[in-house]
Amino acid sequence: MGSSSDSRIMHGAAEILDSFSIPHEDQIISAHRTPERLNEYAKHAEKSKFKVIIAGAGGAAHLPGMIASHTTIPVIGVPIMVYNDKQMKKTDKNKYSAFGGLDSLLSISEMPTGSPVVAVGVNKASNAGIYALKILGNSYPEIKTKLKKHKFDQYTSVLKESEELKKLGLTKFVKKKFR
Ligand code: C2R
Repeated sequence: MGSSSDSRIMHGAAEILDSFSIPHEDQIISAHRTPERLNEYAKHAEKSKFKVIIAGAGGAAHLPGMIASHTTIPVIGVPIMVYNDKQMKKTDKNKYSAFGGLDSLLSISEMPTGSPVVAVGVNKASNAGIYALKILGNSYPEIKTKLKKHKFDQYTSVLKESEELKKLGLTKFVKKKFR
């Protein structure tokens, strides 16, 4: 991630990887603030035979593209809504960057032809984790099996909620869910 301020969002990727017992190395690297370190880290990633890199950054998010430019490892970018974690008071609730994450999303996705980086939705670090697992699943059948179970669990949890909604009716359901 580009800054420690991204850690609360990027934690979502770590959580899903942990739940699949996938080892991951978590680092703060900035193309803007630590350009030499970015270069070194890309070499370290190649040497360590990383299978996927998840790179989260906000604002002028050059980190995912720049790390991709130094390696052949697939890079999944997580656009981060800057200042998302800098809400000191309740009244700061809407203190987001001027562009609400669109700045970061476009910086990540609009890479030049020949240098692709994929992007998940703004702040969707857990989706980056799941996508990384899908890439790994092509080489590791046990991960594919776990992903199938993960999908099935999602399916059953939607069915369960739908049944409850049917039983309670919408008004009671909403009161219970959002109380
Ligand atoms: P601070 O909270 O440290 O001021 O950072 C970070 O990812 C963070 O979301 C604000 C935002 O700046 C982003 N940042 C980048 C890069 N380095 C830091 N986009 C980069 O190299 O792309």
